[in-house]
Amino acid sequence: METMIGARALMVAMEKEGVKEVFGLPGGANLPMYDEFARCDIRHILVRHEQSAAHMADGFGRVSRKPGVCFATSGPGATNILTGIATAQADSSPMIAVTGQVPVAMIGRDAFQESDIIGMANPVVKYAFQPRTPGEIPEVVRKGFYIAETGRPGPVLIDIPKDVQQKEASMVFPDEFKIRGYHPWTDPDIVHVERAIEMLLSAEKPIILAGGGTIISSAFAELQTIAELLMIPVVTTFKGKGAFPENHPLSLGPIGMHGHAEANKMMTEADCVLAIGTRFSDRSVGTFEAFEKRLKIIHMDVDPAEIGKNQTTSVAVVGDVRASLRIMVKMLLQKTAKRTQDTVWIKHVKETKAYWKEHLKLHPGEMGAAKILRKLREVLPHESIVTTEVGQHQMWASLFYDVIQPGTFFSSTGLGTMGWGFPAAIGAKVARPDVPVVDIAGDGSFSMTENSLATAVLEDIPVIVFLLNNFTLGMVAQWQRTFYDRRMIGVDQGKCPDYVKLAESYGAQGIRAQSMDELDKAIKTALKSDVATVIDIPIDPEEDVLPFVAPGTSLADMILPS
Ligand SMILES: Cc1ncc(C[n+]2csc(CCOP(=O)(O)OP(=O)(O)O)c2C)c(N)n1
Repeated sequence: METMIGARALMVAMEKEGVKEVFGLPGGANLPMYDEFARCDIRHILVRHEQSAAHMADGFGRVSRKPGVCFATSGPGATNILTGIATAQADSSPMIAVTGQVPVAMIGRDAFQESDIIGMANPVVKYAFQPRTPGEIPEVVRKGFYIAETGRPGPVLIDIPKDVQQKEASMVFPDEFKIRGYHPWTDPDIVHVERAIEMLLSAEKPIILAGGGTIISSAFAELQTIAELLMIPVVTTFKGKGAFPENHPLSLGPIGMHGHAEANKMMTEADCVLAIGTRFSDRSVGTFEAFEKRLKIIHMDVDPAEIGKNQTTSVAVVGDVRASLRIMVKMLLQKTAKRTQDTVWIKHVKETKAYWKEHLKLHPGEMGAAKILRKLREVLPHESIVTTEVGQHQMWASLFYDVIQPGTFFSSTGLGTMGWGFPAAIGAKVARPDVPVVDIAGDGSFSMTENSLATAVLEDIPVIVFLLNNFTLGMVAQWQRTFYDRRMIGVDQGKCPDYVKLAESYGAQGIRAQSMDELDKAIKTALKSDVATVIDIPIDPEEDVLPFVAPGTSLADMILPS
């Protein structure tokens, strides 16, 4: 047993969890913790806004599958990270947010920079702790990390009053602990897996729908084996994009509001779906009723609360989806249940895919979105990690940037947070400094967290911002063109700022690319650079993202380019 102050115990406990980097910004209520950075081996990465600290931790967590850690002071510091916490929660990303709080005796008395962050965060965290004595800190940290990364991952808040950080106590750092009522792992029920196999084998038009859970549990190899053994085409949700190589003959890409035409078409024709690690979001399946009416649904998920929440299922397999798929692979190999030849269904799927590859109308200009994103794909190494912001560029990435190496594409798909992609890319690069990391951005989204350029430059984190600059809040403009009779209100961003100069003013590299040749060179220059680079790519503000499934309609009602 060792005596130390609460703030020191926090650092020791985090070191025991393997934390090497945290993202944050100091203030009065977390200064005792900040002082401890001088005495430990944890690197503190300074942000310019706490929202970005949370997104960086989120990006780090999605890539490393270990909780990313962000720090903020009390009051406004704490409320600033809430958007980042809610974003992580919506996408099941493991995160630890550590906030300072006013001293225990001041809580509830409107003290300076006091906010009830526990009350505010409760609906958007997996769990929240507020240790009231320093001796609680080691166990709180141990439990916090365990909760954040086990089962369905998510953000955990640890809010520490200032006096609790400052006071001394004898500390016990536990290896073992119990959390009443929290049972994150369920062994998949073999009988249910068997039933799922029977259903898939007897279906005439089966399809696999891989969701984000497939990526979270790294079930890539198992998914591919099952698809190939049974010759089943694979669609993904948007969050599941990259669960399956998108250059595989059985891949149809993402379904949904901005899904691939061929994926949506095949989904509407299928008779049985093996849905893996998905919550059946409205963006993926359109109207819930239309979806479940036609289909037998086999649902695999680690979170029992997801079963039957949005869709009625025929068979449910609860447990880590990789474990469930492993059992399925084993059973299939034992049964030697294998399809070697293209079925009528597979032939139809391949023809439909070929048709859409040929007939989907694309922007005729040289700098159309499809061409730009295909150029990025062509030049970027397959292991590169891509994040996106939110808007048209995000959906063009969904449509035209093929993910070849599973688990290398991340986006704010649940909350849809503009400003997420750039800081998340910084967090991703901290987790994987060995691979190129690119944020596919729109000008509106990038404007929200562009000050993270300071972090990228000062902390030597060379990420690439691939900015599709239409000088407008493009996705909103598209909705105004489509649903509001072209009344364009509050979307024109003007020509400012000049993003090349902006990047340069931060000490980053700025390159403008106005032709395919310039773009090719710009990407190659950025890949070689050891400073962050913004590639500003001016594009047509009137280009729409199509196909499109309007909200409240079904996948069958997809709007196609005319
Ligand atoms: C924080 C936040 N505010 C507002 C929105 C609503 N919204 C969705 S897309 C969009 C426009 C995005 O513009 P931009 O980043 O320039 O991308 P583009 O659509 O032009 O590619 C807006 C305002 C949002 N998703 N997030």
